[in-house]
Amino acid sequence: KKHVVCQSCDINCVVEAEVKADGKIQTRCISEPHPTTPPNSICMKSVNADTIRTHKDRVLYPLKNVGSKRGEQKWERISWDQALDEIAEKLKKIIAKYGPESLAVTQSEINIQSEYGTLRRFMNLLGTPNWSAAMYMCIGNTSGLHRATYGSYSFASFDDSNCLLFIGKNLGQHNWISQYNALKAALKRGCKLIVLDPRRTKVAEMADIWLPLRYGTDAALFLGMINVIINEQLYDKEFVENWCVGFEELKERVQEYPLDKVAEITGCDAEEIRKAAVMFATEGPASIPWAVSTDMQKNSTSAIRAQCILRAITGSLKQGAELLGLPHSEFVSVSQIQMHEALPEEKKKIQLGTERYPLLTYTGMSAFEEPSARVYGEENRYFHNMAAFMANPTDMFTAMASEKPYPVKAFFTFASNALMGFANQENALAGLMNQELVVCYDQFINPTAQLADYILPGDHWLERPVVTPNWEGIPFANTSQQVVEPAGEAKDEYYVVRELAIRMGLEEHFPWKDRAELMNYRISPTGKDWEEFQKQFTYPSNIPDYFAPGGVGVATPSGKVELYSSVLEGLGYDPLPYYKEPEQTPISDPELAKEYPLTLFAGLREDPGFNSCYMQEGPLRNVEPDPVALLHPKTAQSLGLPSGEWIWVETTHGRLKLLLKHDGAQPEGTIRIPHGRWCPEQEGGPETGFSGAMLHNDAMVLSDDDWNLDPEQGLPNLRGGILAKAYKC
Ligand code: MGD
Ligand code: MGD
Ligand code: MGD
Ligand code: SF4
Ligand code: W
Repeated sequence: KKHVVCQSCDINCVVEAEVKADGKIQTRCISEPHPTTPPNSICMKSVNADTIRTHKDRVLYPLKNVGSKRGEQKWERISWDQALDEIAEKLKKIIAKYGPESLAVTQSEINIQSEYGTLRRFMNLLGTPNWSAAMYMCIGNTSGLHRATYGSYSFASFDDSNCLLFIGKNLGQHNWISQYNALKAALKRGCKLIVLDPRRTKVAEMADIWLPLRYGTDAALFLGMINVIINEQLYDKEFVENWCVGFEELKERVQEYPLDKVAEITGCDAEEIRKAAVMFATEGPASIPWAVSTDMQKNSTSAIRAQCILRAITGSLKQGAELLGLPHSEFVSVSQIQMHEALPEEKKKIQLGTERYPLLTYTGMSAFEEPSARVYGEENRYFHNMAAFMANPTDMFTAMASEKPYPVKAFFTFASNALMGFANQENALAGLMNQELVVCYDQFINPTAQLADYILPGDHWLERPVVTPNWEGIPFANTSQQVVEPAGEAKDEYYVVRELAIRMGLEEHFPWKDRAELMNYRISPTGKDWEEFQKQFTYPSNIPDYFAPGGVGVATPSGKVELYSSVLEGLGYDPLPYYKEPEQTPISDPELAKEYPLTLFAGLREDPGFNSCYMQEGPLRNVEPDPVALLHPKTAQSLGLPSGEWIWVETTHGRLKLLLKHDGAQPEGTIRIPHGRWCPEQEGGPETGFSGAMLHNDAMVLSDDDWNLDPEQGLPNLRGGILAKAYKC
């Protein structure tokens, strides 16, 4: 019986795993009390993890595409040495011709959690700044803005909160079960709950106050709440005076958001908004656990910054309901392993995205180098606060497709489905098609891998010992034991990184011969080796008392919480949050709304999947075999669309095909479409739209033109502010 961090999704419940007599692995809830996972926390994705691990479609050997055209599905099994030798040879030629920055990489640290910064180290030593991730629009960007406000990511402690504010977090038995259980436990002891969600979800039904706001208007709602909290003198005056800068400017700004105006923008009742603000400020300590909805909006920057401001001015940061994360105090930090100092300044300056959207790139984040060194030590000058120093995905795909501002000709993707995980999927496809070398490290031939030259087989979480998470900013780390050896010739991520590094002449910088040595290095400050270390479930990180009298302060340029952001101002952006109506809504473009009468909400999560994972035939896929769109029955009737029929959903950008379901919880006049749907049972390649990815995935209807990007971060809007129509196939 082993304790394992479930990595079937990103909340990482700790579960128990056991090999049964028939060789199958049974996963179940952890039977002993665990410090970070409440009892009874397991969902169907984890229960079925072994069906994915042992799936007949899993890639177990390195594969080479021997077809004459990219995307032709002619796979030949080769040895690891052949694959790595050929990849390194090709990469050397590409670098010699176009420069090291012609290599771009996407990685999902969520899905692997086992390289501790060595991939960035490899890239930094090669000389390319072009690392990106789908985390650009999922928590990676949030953590960048938390940093702008108070120096690092703030982690909501459910146990220490007396009031929780949820932003469309649709938790349930199969969506982040451990957090759902933590919520239920908090409510049981009397914690209040405020939910902002256009849909009447199960969590909304559990709330003390449910605010059914119009999609994408969260920033306005928060500005209204701040208005109440300031004007009714409900804020923590001492904390604001001692530890915040820009309060007067903020006070002036929120006068532009009186409740009647906010009610009009959001569609919520003014008195209910007021009640929520008062509850948040007076029933605390209050917290706002991270949620993805505000990461994917036209007003994302303002919505995230306004949350930070609410946490600060109500005293939550000081009271412990929100914990400011840091590099784990007991480990060698990821930042130290990454070696960003090895990447020359002139390469940092050309990271893709720097020109148009510098905020999350090296350029925007450089303002935090000195503050991070001051608070966390010189070795954490490049503090890896969740995801950090990211190339902008739109600009990355554009450079891949059009070779502007310079050519990107080699693309590596590590456990991320880059084709499907952003917006403007055709541009991603064009970028992939224009590469001289594409390498995918994955468990399956996903639609991105179908475009690769080489697929390298990755191990599964039941097959690797790790200490999670792979990033910094979370105040604890959990141990995950290895249950079985990797299947076939699957290897861990560090193996791939190191073997490539050796072939690129960088061996001296990778002294750890294998993952075990690397992990022992990471945990070496504890004085334990892995054998001993893994016996303990959790290693909490010591958190400094940032706000003690004469304390160290936070890692912002001023050392204080920047309600008015000097970094945003320095980049030429509005230093305070605001709300601006997106370009495509029935309010801003009533003419267009006549042709496209529906408001689109993309990125629907489904119980049996995790983004684009687990679509393979089997018990998980059987739960929801088809990609489904949701419409309110009345809206569907008015459009003449019966439930159970296939429909086209079309925007000004493109269209996709979905099975319609009527759903009374969906607000009238809106349509909800899923993310990540493809059909692995179909042949791969262009004829089938890469197994249906070009027919069913939300990124087919999402534009990444400027009008649909958040203007500060340059990330696409998925929530409100996109008009759509639906019609029969
Ligand atoms: P359950 O056994 O219902 O399975 O998967 P699950 O719903 O995950 O619950 C798992 C654990 O969660 C149990 O320990 C239970 O005590 C706890 N639990 C359940 N509900 C709650 C709750 O509301 N609150 C709390 N606190 N704990 C709860 C079902 C899943 O099983 C599904 S949907 C399918 S399709 C799969 N079917 C399937 C199969 O056909 N064969 C095999 N071998 N495995 C299967 N697993 C999957
Ligand atoms: P996934 O679809 O989870 O996406 O973005 P990604 O992390 O890029 O793809 C993960 C891939 O990793 C799969 O192919 C899977 O087979 C593989 N994989 C899983 N586990 C392992 C492993 O252990 N080892 C290896 N080697 N491979 C593994 C997710 C991201 O996408 C997120 S979190 C969000 S919130 C965003 N959502 C979103 C959206 O809703 N719409 C659009 N259009 N884009 C989105 N992008 C973001
Ligand atoms: P969604 O399901 O996208 O995200 O998890 P959730 O936060 O639950 O949306 C949840 C709710 O947000 C919906 O009820 C919707 O009505 C509401 N909403 C939509 N737009 C807005 C808006 O503009 N404002 C507000 N306030 N609410 C809005 C996301 C999380 O889930 C993520 S990021 C990942 S990567 C994981 N993915 C995942 C999965 O794929 N499958 C399962 N089963 N669980 C998952 N958990 C994780
Ligand atoms: Fe695993 Fe399910 Fe927990 Fe996600 S919610 S970590 S898939 S058990
Ligand atoms: W996510």
